[in-house]
Amino acid sequence: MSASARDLAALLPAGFTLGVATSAFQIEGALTADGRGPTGWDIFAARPGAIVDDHSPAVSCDHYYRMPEDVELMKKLGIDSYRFSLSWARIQPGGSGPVNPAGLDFYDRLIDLLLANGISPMATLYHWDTPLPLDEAGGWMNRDTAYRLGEFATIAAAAFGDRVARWVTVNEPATVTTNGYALGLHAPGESLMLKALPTVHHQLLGHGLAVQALRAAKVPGEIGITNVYSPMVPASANPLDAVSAGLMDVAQNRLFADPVLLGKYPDVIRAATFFSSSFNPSSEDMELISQPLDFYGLNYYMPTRVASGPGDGAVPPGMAEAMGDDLSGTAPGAPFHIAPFPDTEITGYGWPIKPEYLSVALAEMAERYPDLPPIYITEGGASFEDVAVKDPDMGRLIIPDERRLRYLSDHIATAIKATAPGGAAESVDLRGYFVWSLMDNFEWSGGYKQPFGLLHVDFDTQIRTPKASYYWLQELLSARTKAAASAASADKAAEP
Ligand code: PNW
Repeated sequence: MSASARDLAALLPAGFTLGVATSAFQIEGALTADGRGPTGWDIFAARPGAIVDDHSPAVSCDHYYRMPEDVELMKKLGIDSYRFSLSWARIQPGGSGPVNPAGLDFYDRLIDLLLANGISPMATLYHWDTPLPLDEAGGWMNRDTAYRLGEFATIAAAAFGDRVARWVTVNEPATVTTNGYALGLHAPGESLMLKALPTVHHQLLGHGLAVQALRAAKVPGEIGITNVYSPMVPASANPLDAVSAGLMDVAQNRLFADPVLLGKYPDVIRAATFFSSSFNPSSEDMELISQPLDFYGLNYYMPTRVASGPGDGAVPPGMAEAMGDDLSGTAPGAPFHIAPFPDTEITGYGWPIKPEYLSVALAEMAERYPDLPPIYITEGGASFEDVAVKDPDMGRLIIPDERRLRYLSDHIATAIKATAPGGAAESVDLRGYFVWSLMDNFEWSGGYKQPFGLLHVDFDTQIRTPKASYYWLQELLSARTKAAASAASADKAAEP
């Protein structure tokens, strides 16, 4: 057993959930099978140039047909919980109106198989794959989409509410607003810049209506939302850098977390008359958005280093461009830009690897939100190009993804230490960590070029091959089980 897995197993608090995460559009394929309706992402991904090398999501991991095999791989891994998303267009092909029994059947089978294998289901209602008719009616620019999501939550609650342990209403509304509506990098491919702001309130309202629907259906499972959180780090002591980082913090973090956890939009946004029409909503809306949650989902991948001015174009590829292209890089006159961290290892996306900022993220959450519910880190992981090598002893193929393994190990350890007594975020009730992702998959505009999986997927043969990170997590989980068993038998021996 590796020292890393054994040491980390000893750190895990009792009851801490370890899981893996995926989303429907990224793994299922089968885009026209059994009555699934089209989504905005089906159309966007077919636009020439929208996806790296024009990769197609049509088959992806073929999970729709290989689901039992994938659950078997999760069982062998030994995880506690699986976070997946429901394809709205598979279940309700038009985004409103009739339900498709074949769509319900797929998730029925998935959930039953998970439970039969002792894996607790966490279901995300909305992970970006909006049914096409809703996108054609304006998508999240249209308030009606929020009501449609509430209705979909009612359908999902009736079908799966008896078995789903945890519900995530909306995944990363910040990414949908920024990449989907402001910068045109994700579906529906709109480049509205600041005019995209209504999508913030409408997605959060959709969250609120979904919570209301799940509560009305009296589902026994816990209910939460997932927001991405990236600590904003001023590049220098220059006050303009701090102002720039503060603006990014509002745009990417507070705009989406404050309404849910404080019941109001950030003051700086409400005060600006330019934004006032989007951000002075009714108190009814704000009450829906800030209903009490059973948990709060946090996706953490990296911090963001922010500098004032247009920059010199020397920004890392990927996220920096995605989040700040018009505000960064070569854009002349841009007010600020995303700057690389010096001497810092980066992932395949160019994302800086900074586990210590996960502790900062948790501490900032605790400081900002006094009534913070229990937290699950609903995603964390790293894309790296993997290379298979022949194991000299066994002759089989191995994938030595030591960098991914280290990313996961360092981040999980950091999160646990930060929330332990004496840690920087000790008041945070951290309940678990979900690895993004179970397997390599369709990484949105990154196509198949940004593999995040514990399982390597050969997209020609659909063969799944466990990477070193998969075996490491398996070791961690079995070391934890053994430690618990020997603690239990020691207790027994100590009985009089
Ligand atoms: C998430 N950021 O997107 C999504 O929830 C997943 O579907 C996706 O595959 C995964 O992370 C990896 O990209 C992110 O700005 C978008 O820090 C933006 C950020 C992080 C994650």
